[in-house]
Amino acid sequence: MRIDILTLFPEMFDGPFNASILKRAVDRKLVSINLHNIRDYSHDKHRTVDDYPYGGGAGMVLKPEPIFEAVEAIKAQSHSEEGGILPVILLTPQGRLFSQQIAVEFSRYRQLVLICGRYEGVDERVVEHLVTDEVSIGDYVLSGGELAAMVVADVVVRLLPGVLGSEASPADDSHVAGLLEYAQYTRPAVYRGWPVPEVLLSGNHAQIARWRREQAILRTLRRRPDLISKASLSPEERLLLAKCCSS
Ligand code: 9D3
Repeated sequence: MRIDILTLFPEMFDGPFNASILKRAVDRKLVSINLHNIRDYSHDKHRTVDDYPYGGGAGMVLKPEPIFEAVEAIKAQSHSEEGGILPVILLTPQGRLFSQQIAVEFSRYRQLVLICGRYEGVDERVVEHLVTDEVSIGDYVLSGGELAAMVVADVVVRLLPGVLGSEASPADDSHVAGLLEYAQYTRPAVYRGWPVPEVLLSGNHAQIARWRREQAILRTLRRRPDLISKASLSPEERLLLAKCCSS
């Protein structure tokens, strides 16, 4: 996959993209991540990328020309003969809420273009005539779309074939689909007088699997009851929940 990112702050991406799983995926050529400074597509000597909002109001708005021209340059570079639609995703607080499901959808494309907003926003003509999808990563205020683009890139790249290697596969993620994970322990068996649950030391793998499943369900019920209705639970587990929670 090829990911092109338009930003006014390309240096923000140095850290996350040069460490861990993302770096290994880039090194192994499973993904290429191309950063484009929107300022490079301005025309004037002051390298202007923003301007005052028509109608007045606080702050500045990103001008349309540099963004259109940056995306057009990217389109010209890529194999346009493939003819498939190129997703152009604007990271914005107004977007649809990003999720694992949206990441799976994005992971099926050969190429993604991510546009990071800044200031008060982006000229609406970019949204209407260039952007194919608007995405937010949650209900809190970031200073710009960069961290959101990093989140989207990280989640999508993990899903690409070969990226996770021998570690837990994305298939494992869906195995426990919709449940929080059970509590994990490692040595020592007793730390500051706090013991590891006895069942985990028993060596009884069937019993351990049952305990973990129960822990995952109980934890989800307490912390994220909103997830339970969509979780993949067996009829037996649903029945158990119906009895103990009368829901
Ligand atoms: C004063 C302007 N804000 C009113 C609350 C609007 C605003 C515009 C741009 C607020 C934040 C930002 C910068 N944030 C993003 O570009 C952004 C974002 C976010 O803030 N939260 C969650 N997801 C995203 S994706 C892009």
